[in-house]
Amino acid sequence: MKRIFSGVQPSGNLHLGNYLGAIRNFVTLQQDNDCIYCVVDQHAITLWQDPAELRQRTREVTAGYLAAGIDPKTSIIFNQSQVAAHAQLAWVFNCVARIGWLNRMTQFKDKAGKNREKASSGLYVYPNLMAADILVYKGTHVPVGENQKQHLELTRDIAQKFNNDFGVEFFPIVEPLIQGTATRVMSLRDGSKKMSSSDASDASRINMTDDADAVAKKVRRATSDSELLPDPSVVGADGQFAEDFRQARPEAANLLTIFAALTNRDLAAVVGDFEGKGFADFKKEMTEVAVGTMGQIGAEMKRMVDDPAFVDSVLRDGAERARALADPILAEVYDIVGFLRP
Ligand code: AQP
Repeated sequence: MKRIFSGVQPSGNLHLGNYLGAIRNFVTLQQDNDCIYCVVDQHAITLWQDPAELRQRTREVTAGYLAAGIDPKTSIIFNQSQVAAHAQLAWVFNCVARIGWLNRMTQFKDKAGKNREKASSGLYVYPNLMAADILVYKGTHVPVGENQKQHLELTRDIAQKFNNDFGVEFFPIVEPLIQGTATRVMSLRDGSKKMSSSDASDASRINMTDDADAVAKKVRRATSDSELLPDPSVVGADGQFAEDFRQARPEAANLLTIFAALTNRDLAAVVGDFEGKGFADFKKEMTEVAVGTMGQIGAEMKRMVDDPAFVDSVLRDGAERARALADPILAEVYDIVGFLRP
């Protein structure tokens, strides 16, 4: 059985990119695997978070997991800071990972921006904590969106170096699971930018808590172009848009990809249905589909957020089960490293 680990930061609104790129896959993976899903609050504070909002958003992400269909009885759901072993293993990994490796991480460059000197040191070593999150459970497979691929490669490098340095076969070499049609959902305002919770424009994303009116308005106002929709020859053998089409018409590519993902259909078949039509017709159908899926999840999320005692009990129970798995693995790491535990 595979051991699946993944997480989402409680640092902003959960959006359609998080849902299609990650959370929806978490749900399907539950069927045949041993799954651990974390709300990574320690990652979130690598950028400033208001404490009251952090608590609220931690409950919101938990509610998002539950509303999307993660079953807290079969999967483990908890928030990272409740399981100390994550931070403890991260320290060991801070001493395994090389500065040169971290210097290559594009997410640090993007998030630190021009003001790199003022970025927190936590933001810099973020990938080491991410490696610890996964490996403290000896996770084998990690469902993520495409933007996290580089961090997972670093997790593999850390596991390999740890095993080599200490002459052990201790940590597994994790496999990323980048699944589905929409592994990189782009902004509704600018098809060349990733849909992101930190985008200043709320119109750039569909939040999982948006109501039907908000979803409809955002789809209607999504940036499009002046051409008619293409024929299926722009979809490659891999079932994704060819790169030159994506480059030439990023907004059309993004909206059609989202539609295919939301309806669980092949991209080529969806493109065939809309071939030669204008964006107005397409957006009408897209609104119905987006409201149908996201509206339902959003309503369920809101219901759960209004019951914090229930959400907290899920996190408490999950953390207890997570500690029972992580603590013995951390103890073995400490023995391997040579930390005395009298
Ligand atoms: N636009 C996206 N398309 C597909 N997958 C996405 N994910 C995020 N954005 C997209 C995936 O969602 C999971 C949780 O991401 P996260 O919030 O913990 O951190 P992130 O990867 O840095 O993405 P965000 O939410 O957009 O953060 P900000 O706002 O800071 O840029 C991950 O599996 C991620 O790949």
